[in-house]
Amino acid sequence: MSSEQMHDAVIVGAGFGGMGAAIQLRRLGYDDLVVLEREDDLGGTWHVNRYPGLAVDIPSATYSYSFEPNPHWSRLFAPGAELKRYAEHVADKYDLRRHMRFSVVVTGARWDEDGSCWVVSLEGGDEVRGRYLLTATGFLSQPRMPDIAGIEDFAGEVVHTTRWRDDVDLEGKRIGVIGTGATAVQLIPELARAAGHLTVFQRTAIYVSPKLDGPVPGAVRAAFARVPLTQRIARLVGSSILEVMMVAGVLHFRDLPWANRIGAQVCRRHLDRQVKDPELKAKLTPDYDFGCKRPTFSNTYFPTFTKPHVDLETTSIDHVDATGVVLADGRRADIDVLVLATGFNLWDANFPAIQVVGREGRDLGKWWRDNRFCAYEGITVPKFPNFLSLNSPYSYSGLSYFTTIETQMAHMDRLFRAMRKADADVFEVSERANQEFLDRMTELLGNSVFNAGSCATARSYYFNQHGEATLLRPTSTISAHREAVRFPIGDYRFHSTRERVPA
Ligand code: NA7
Repeated sequence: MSSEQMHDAVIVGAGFGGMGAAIQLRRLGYDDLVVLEREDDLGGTWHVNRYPGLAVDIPSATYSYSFEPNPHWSRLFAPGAELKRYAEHVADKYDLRRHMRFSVVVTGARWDEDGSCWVVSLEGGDEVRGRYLLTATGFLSQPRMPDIAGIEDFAGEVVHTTRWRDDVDLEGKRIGVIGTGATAVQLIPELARAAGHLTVFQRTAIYVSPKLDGPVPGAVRAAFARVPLTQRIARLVGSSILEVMMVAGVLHFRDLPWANRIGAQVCRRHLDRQVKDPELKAKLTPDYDFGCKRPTFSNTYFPTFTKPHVDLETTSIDHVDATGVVLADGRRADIDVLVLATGFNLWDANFPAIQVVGREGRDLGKWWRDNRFCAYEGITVPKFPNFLSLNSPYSYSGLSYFTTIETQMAHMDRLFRAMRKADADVFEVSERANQEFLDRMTELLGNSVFNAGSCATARSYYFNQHGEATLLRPTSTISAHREAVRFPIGDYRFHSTRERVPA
């Protein structure tokens, strides 16, 4: 790739977010797109994650593009490999592969004021230019390596869940797992099946609710394929349940505390039914309010801890040595394979995932950290013309990522059409609009479990380093979508690369 190339748009990331953005840009008539992806294939999370037990944690009919339903999901919660195949299907159907370049690591991007374009730097020194820059680098894409002393001294295998290796022999081995987030909840029952002994190191307990999962009968799949309306109804039901959980149970915590309590009780009863030992039950019971961190679904997680060869260790880890994990009280667990289910670093390594420098040298990561994390409508930032930051503070709306993707596609549609109507090709959101949006989100957060509930011990990735829950948009998805199709055009300034035009 030479530095001479100038594209309509450069998209960073070939996951579902990047593909949705590419589909939208194509609909708007931009065809010279380049999608840069650091991995060797498309699919984002669903390409990277391959650990045993991987499945979607949202009902599949809801976790897909509404305009591209998949009638072939084998289960209500489809396994990860099906999501990867769905991503490939979308890429083929919408002819996106020709835009994609794999194993290309983007190191940064800066706005070139004279050329009114983005200059995107690649590892190795090459540059790519685009009129528009879209970062679709994911929320959960920068793995967190735990800051535990001595991991590098461990003589056995160490595997992070995002770098799963099928060649690591688990059969009959002494396995240690650090972490009890949603990933661990899926993985632990699978590891217990293979392990000779399994020790789970838990720092914070997680809310787990029953999983209404099962195979989708052939007749239902056939109905979905023949009469797409039936699947749209299934999607609506799934989305509505998630929406009620989110809006009533989490966002309106102050007004509707009983809704939150129902969520917590469903999980507690599930634990009561599955675990009888009071000591074990106490260890598995969260000490923070429901919704402070992402709850998950499983029918096999709690029972795993009742098996004789599985230990749940809640004493904190002091360090790791060559043969195992040493706890703060001096006890040790000897292990052969150490699995790091330690999640992702959102607030240091992400937001943004690459260095982005806009007008007047404004560095996005530094600006967010020196001020407050915010993107207007979760997508644009003042002093960053022609830039759509798809994984931004306040962008995640609802519980299915596809809701966010499609809301952002709607925002793009309105924005680009308004810009072109103004005979312009450059857009920039105003500082005023950004500040007003931030003020509004801050006020709404006051009603949510994040501010009004008890979240101090949750250690939730929803919170940034300043203790603000700036990841999720504290509105309903319906309101987010309504704003995406109706936001005041005056919140943006437009100009043409030929001459300035009034907004
Ligand atoms: P999460 O939800 O961030 O979970 C990571 C887990 O790892 C969590 O239990 C952490 O405990 C634990 N962790 C991280 N660092 C340490 C150290 N140093 N010591 C002990 N324990 C540690 O990531 P997941 O991958 O499980 O899930 C991510 C999302 O994927 C999920 O929300 C779904 O949307 C899909 P902590 O809670 O910080 O005490």
